[in-house]
Amino acid sequence: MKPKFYITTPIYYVNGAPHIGHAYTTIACDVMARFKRLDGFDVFFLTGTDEHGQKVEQAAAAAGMSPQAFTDGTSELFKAMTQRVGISNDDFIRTTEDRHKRACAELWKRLVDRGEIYLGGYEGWYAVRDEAFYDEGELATRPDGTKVAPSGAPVEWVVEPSYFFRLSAWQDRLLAFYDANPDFILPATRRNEVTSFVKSGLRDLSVSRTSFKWGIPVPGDPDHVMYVWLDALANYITAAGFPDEADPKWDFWPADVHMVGKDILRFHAVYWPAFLLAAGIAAPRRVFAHGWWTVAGEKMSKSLGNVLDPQELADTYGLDSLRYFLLREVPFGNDGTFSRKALVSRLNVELANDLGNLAQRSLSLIARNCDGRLPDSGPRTQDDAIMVRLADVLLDDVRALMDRQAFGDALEEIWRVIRAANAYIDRQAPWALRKTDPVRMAHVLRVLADVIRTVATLLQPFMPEKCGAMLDQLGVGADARDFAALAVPLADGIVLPAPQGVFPRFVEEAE
Ligand code: ME8
Repeated sequence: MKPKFYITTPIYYVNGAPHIGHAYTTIACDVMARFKRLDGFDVFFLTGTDEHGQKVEQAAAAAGMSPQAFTDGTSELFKAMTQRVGISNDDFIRTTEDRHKRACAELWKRLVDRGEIYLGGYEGWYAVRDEAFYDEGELATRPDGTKVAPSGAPVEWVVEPSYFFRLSAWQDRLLAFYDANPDFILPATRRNEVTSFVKSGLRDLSVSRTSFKWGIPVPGDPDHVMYVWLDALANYITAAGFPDEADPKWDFWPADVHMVGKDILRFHAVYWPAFLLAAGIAAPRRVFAHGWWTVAGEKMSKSLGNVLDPQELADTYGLDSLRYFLLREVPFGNDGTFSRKALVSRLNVELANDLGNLAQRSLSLIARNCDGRLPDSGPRTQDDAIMVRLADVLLDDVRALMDRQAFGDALEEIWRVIRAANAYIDRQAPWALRKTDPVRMAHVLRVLADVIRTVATLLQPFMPEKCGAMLDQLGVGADARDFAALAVPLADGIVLPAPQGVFPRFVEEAE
């Protein structure tokens, strides 16, 4: 049986249309999911939308719609974005679905049965934009006297009856859990942030609201709706079949990676494992918090008019180029500034020149000088052996980096081999060997074909369409593109289709 791998994106709020920030997380998860599938895993990849809570209720009211009609519409926009950026998700969850309401009610009951939830009253600050409670000490005061959350979100003073989760009782057990699972929070800097937050002391968490209705009712007390974060986090177990532990999907739990932005790390790395452990359910294996994209150093916002639309970017630069750029430009985990100039430069230098030209040069030499057939591998010179070896060890290197979600480093490893292959072709100059030693020329071209095959195979998760086209041109069958297939040499003499450039240069249109 294949080993299992479960990966999730955050479920996105449906208060507005998706932008490049949402596409970023989803693409990163897609790359990871595709990588694992090609590496022999049985993958379950989940994304979806977070549809309850005050923020969505307010957005619906502002649009003059019922929350349900509003979320039905906006959720579709997220589904469409998911398709547009080539996502291979296995499920798309909406928190307004019945399966989710059932799972939340069951989770709640388990927490109550175990004495982890009690009724009290909340009096304190709340930021609707973040759907989060804040302590006085966390707030900043603006010059006009109003208070804001660390995220800049406005806060309001809330007084209402509320159920509480005994988070304070979990402080030591959470710290022990982080200790026992050193890779639970990645990158490591984020882990330190979370542990200091927990060490600074945890208060019981308000987990229900009575001042609005748009949420999942608390079992046995329908005046309350569940706090939207408890509802939202539970999506990850709903989709795995909870509470039906006989469901085969439940074998995917605990999730291997919850991929999130750094803005929502606290919810995933503190509240979520506490809820689960308190309910007697296994905690996820990892939460990876990536960084934040800004545009020219500014936060994306409707009012600044700088919101980047993934659809437009994919239409302009090509979907695979966009996917590549997002994971290449910034080490995964760091913040980045989005720039079209940087995207075009990577497209032209790394994709068109380094990789595209290497493939096009090698394949057109084969087409013209080897009857369009894949040459045999011949006796290897030392230079050949070094080149072949670099490609042969690449999978292991890349796998180790991907297992830590180090996408940029994995791409850099692959590019080291691509650059080495470009240096190799220049040194060996097969175009000159054509006249002096055609047998040797054929052997050199075979080394290159094998290297390109390895590189294209490993790059499939990042650029599925372009790498598929490259593998077509190398005569690699659709059923021989997983990583295990790399161990089987391509058959000598197979007829290759006529080569075609896969990565055209991007030429800026004159203004
Ligand atoms: O927080 N740069 O939903 P959300 C990078 N519903 N990533 C960005 C980004 C940016 N500028 N903007 C958004 C929620 N993201 C909750 C989640 S999960 C149980 C509930 C990405 O619609 C990033 O992944 O506000 C961030 O964490 C997420 O979108 C926030 O999406």
